[in-house]
Amino acid sequence: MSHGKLIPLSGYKELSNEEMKSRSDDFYQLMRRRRTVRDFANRPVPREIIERCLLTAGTAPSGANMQPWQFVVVSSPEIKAKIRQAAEEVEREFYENKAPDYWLDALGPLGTDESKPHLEEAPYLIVIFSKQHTVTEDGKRLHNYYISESVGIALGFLITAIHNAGLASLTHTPKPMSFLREVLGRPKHETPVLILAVGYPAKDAQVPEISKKQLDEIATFLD
Ligand code: IYR
Repeated sequence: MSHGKLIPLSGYKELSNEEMKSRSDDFYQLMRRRRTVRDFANRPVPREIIERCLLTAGTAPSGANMQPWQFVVVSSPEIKAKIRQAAEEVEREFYENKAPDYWLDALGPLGTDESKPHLEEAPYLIVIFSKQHTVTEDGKRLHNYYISESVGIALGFLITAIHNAGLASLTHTPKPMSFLREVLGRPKHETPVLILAVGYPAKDAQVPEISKKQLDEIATFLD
């Protein structure tokens, strides 16, 4: 077994307790304002902001650092229309026939249905694919590890970066999603995971009246 070269940790600076407290609280205050938005303004967003957010997503840790993700950024109105049409088709089948009552009941507070205008209104759709293996430049296949965990973490970074940049996003998971591979011309070893619609919220955007759990409901401390 060969070991890679190890280098000193650079870029880490220890902070005082005070500073850690205020930074962790500032960040919480920023993040608790994030809402999933379904009504987007049809205004363009500078591409370099999306690029920065994707670079941030790319800093995520991943199994054996294989970075098993591919982000397809769609701003073309024609491709967005194709995605909307195909997504609404599978969603109609989901809402009308496939979804069990308990699932529809759980979605009640969110007010979602098969109509997906945001897929055309949002200036960007970022489609996240996971890679079942990595193909090297010389055509070799490398195994990827902890693919769904790695892609989930990168997605979390992406949603956070987009919110931090002052934009809104919507995680959208049409079921089944395999049409995305064809519409976007991706290879068979890439699996679509999620569509993230990104843009400014519409002026009259509405969101469901829901809340997040308290700390003692989501965390257990064993001292
Ligand atoms: N994919 C459908 C249904 C849906 C499912 C869950 I779980 C949600 O949190 C929201 C929606 C849709 O996007 O409408």
